[in-house]
Amino acid sequence: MKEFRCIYDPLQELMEYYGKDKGEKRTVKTDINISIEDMLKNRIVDGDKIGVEKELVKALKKYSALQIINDILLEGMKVVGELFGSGQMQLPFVLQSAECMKACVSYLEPYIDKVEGESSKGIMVLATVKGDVHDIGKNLVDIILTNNGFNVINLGIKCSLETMLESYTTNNADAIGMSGLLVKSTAIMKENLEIMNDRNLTAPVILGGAALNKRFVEGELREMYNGDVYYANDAFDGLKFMDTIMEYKRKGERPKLEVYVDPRKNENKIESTTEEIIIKSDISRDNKIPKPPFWGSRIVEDIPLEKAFEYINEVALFRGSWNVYKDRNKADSEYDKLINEEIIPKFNELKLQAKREQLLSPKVIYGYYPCKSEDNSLIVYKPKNIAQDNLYAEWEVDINTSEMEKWVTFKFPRQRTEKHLCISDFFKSEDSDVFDVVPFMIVTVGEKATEYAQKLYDNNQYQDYLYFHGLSVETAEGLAEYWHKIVRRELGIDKKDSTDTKKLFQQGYQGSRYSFGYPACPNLEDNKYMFELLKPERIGITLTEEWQMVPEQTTNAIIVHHPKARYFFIK
Ligand code: B1M
Repeated sequence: MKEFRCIYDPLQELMEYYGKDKGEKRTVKTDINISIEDMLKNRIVDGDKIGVEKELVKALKKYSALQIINDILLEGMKVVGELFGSGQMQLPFVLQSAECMKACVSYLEPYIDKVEGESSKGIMVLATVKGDVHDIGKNLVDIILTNNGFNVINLGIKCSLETMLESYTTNNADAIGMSGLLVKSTAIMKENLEIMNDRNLTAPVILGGAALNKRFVEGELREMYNGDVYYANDAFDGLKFMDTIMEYKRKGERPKLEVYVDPRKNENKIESTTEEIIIKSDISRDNKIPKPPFWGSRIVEDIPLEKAFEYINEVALFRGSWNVYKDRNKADSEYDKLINEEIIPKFNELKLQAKREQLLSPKVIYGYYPCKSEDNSLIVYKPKNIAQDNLYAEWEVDINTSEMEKWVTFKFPRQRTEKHLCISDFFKSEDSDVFDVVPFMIVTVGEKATEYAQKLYDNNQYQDYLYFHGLSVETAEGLAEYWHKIVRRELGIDKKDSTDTKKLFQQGYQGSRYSFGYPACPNLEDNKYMFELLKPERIGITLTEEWQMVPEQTTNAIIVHHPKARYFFIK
């Protein structure tokens, strides 16, 4: 067993211990023959800020503070960028380097001579666009740009174009960066550029976020916008484009940007001259209807955090949220070593911390409702004339003998191709004598998670911020997976549940869990009907006017028990 020692920075120690030939970390700084310039550069690449002041004092005897930043430290960050770009350095270590850069710059700041002039390489006004609450992608861009010598005015989330333009003018900025993860955000970005066109504004704009792609930004938007617009796939792309923007600004020219043409543009294009015929799937509705343990809704607040942890999808956490990927040019064993010796210990350490400091508190609100389908709609019923207080509780009525009335109707889209599926196809239809059952659930790990992540970000603990934010969102997703299992058990449809938790992430069970906004039910606005059914305000969850849930670490789902229900896409 490995011996644990009490040290100042355990993660750093671990990385040095294991990282000798990983490419991410180097251990040359103890070599007495190394120059002060290389020593500092290595500090940045290694992300090793502890005790760096001594070297900065030494460097200040030879260089001005600004020279140290621009000619030595930023060179180190350039290496970091190259290592990241070539897949040799993972995002958590990039952030550790950025933390070191930040610490060095903070130390040097008082020594910067005002007459030396402007220390920034350029200014970006950065924001998540109107209607979108996603923070982390934008904040990563801020971290990378700031610690590569740019000045970033971070305007936060849900930002209007007016605020961005005002800040752009007031700060005499060089570019506007817009971020957004929602599909709707791509339309907002387009609208923003159209407004800028109408006002004859040609500020360079960088766009980034999961719902965007090169074809849309550097094809459609570049063709339409009178200024220059760039598509950034990740934070380092943002940095690269800022460098380009500044280079051309210095030259007093505009770059010659090509409009991207999608090579597959005309493929599969079927000319339609006749009216579209609506074809429906052939899903059989003669499946058995499971019996729910209760009708109406229930709140569960005493869920052990370990249960949610048990259902965390490690691939989604390590690769998706923490961005730790396998480098194609390296052996599998090297990646496995990184995962086993650094990432999993970090994961375990964080879980303990979250539990000890009560940073994550799982809560669920869920219910079973009588329903029937009608074409693309799913109609949810409630007991006629039920009092409000009784409605938002477990119902004390027998739904088969009581009079029922229509309550909430969901309208789902139908596939135009493939199997012509629609979520409503999995439920008994309107002409059935009996009601079908539809469970809904909303799960959260609470407000404190958001607050703690923000605290880490504000304290410039970039790596911890990435790690904790990732853990918190994937715990919310783990809780949803766990509660879906409970629902299957309560309905008595858990016979097909895989005993391997990992297989549950590939739907190793009967039925499906669909979240509004995801491909089978892309309409985020349906969240409002979910709120009407469950009233999750009772456990502190609210809905923004753009249909996003607060706290951020919250997710919801409609659960379908039909054996044929699998994930599908609406194109
Ligand atoms: Co959800 N989610 N989610 N989710 N989630 C998305 C965003 C979604 C795209 C998934 C999908 O459909 N494939 C989808 C939105 C689609 C839509 O608009 N209709 C979606 C949905 C629908 C939802 C819910 C509504 C589902 C539901 O419950 N009904 C729900 C909403 C939650 C709420 O309202 N509070 C929900 C919930 C959740 C979790 C809580 C489980 C979790 C956390 C959400 C969160 O981050 N706050 C989650 C997650 C993890 C995701 C995905 C899988 C990952 C998001 C993420 O954290 N990425 C996401 C799908 C995806 O992105 N592939 C998805 C990591 C982050 C660092 O990346 O922000 O993209 P990102 O930033 C990157 C780059 O994009 C780029 O650089 C960054 C770093 O390299 N970049 C820029 C970004 N901005 C840039 C600007 C630049 C340059 C580069 O220059 C200006």
